Amino acid sequence: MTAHKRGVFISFEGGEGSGKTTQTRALVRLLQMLDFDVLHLREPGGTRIGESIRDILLDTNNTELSPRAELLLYEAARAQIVDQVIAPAIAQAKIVICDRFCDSTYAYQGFGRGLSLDAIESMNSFATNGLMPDRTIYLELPPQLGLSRATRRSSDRIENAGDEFHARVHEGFMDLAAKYPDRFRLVHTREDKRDTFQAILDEILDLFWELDAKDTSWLAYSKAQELFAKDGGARDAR
Ligand code: ATM
Repeated sequence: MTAHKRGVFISFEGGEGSGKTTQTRALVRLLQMLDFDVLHLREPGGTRIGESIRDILLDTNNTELSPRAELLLYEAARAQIVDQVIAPAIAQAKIVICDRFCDSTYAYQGFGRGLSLDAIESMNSFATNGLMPDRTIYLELPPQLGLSRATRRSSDRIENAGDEFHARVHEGFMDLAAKYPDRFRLVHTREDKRDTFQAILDEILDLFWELDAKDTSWLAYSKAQELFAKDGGARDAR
């Protein structure tokens, strides 16, 4: 693959059951098959320090964690992963795929917890040193596919925050879609995960054109079929 001057940074957002993990893994696999140098990261986490912070944030015993402390911990983990991993990777022309980034803070701590959106935006920009994803894919789960949140086993402190909290978080993501239509793209989770994958590819294709990749025919549905072949039926686990 031709050397690029700068890498590509794509973040994924989406709630429980949206298929975020399945889809990001498939994308990473596809990019690796094509010899791209790709890093798959998650937030909070992705560094030793960030993973320790993640443990604090998601620990169901930490019921007394204050919303401002929660916000600062997310931002601390973010500053660490940006300085230690993301910024150097982008400078080395790598492709970075990150499960969640600044938009989660805007939606969860801003809309969910009710903290100042202005404060969050300036803290996000401080933590990232201005490094934002080139594209963000928000996987939107239609209600008929989501089943009820109550039927799913909640496993961490944020997931346990309740339906009203998560409804506000969703509103936050919709606000971002309206505010940053160029970067922040909504993809509806389809019944067949290969269709969802194709819809994601359609939203990121231009980033690879800009990279000068000679052949983008790889962003084709037939490849998506192969990628999911191993995972069994197309209707499970979106
Ligand atoms: P994952 O489950 O996607 O790894 O994310 C961990 C939780 O952290 C997730 N919980 N839920 N649902 C969203 C939450 N989160 C925030 O509240 N703020 C943030 O800034 C980030 C990055 C994640």
